[in-house]
Amino acid sequence: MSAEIEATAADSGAKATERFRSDKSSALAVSADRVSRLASRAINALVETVLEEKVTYEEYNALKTWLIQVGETGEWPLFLDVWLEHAVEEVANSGRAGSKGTIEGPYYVPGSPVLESPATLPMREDEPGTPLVFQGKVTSVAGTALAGASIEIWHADDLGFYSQFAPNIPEWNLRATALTDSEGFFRIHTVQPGPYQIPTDGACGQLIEAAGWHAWRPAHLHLKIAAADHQLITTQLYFTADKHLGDDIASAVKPELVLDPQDKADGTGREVTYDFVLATAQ
Ligand code: MBD
Ligand code: FE
Repeated sequence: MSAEIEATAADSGAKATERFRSDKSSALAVSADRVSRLASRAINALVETVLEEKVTYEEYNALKTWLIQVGETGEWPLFLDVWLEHAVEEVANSGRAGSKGTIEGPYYVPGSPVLESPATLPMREDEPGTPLVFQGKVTSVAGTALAGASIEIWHADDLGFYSQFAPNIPEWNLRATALTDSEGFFRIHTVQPGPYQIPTDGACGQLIEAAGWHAWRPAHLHLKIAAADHQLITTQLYFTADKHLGDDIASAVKPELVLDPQDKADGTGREVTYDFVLATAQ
């Protein structure tokens, strides 16, 4: 465990930046009209803030120093996903039928090992945390069971660290793609994730401290649910009674996304059922 304590903001930031760059969908494809309109509005919002708040040179230089640091520590993905992605997700999915989505965040990695249901996520022999059975059914909005649907799941370990972003964790630890059976059911064996704290030693952590905010996200499972001819859902599921459900630093909690796992009768951990409903492809 001691190696995990050496996780640094610059290290996870560099990895998140590299991950995002390697994704083809991050290629620039925005029309000149939209660039002009959106950039003007964003710049004007900053200009208005300066004028209305009478921002000083001291404050302006603090901002410049901080922005340079965000880049140097590779924390642009973290910064944007924590403070802006929730609004983009709201716009993208406002009219969609079926289960609720929420933000993807900076720690998704495509291509995780594909497992038939019932599946046990790759984990260490001594993986800390309460065992959790996460199960459910995937259907279309019309109620048809979706066989062979994929449940991509990734989450932090008991200490709040993600494989491939924190050091010394096996590559696909607590990451997999489970397939539903012929009746649309899935069952995934994992451990409960710990609450996640934004790295405190980087630029984002510095902002949080300077502003007197807190750095926590409630514990969560990340998921992508996909089936042929249906719209992909990117979502997260949280746990009832988590003390940060009401003040997630990333503003990504919705009431429909809170699980209430129960102790298993045989005393081997907890279990919870959550069903996904997918909208028809557009
Ligand atoms: C996370 O684990 C996360 O899910 C988000 C949205 C931002 C930072 C870390
Ligand atoms: Fe996360």
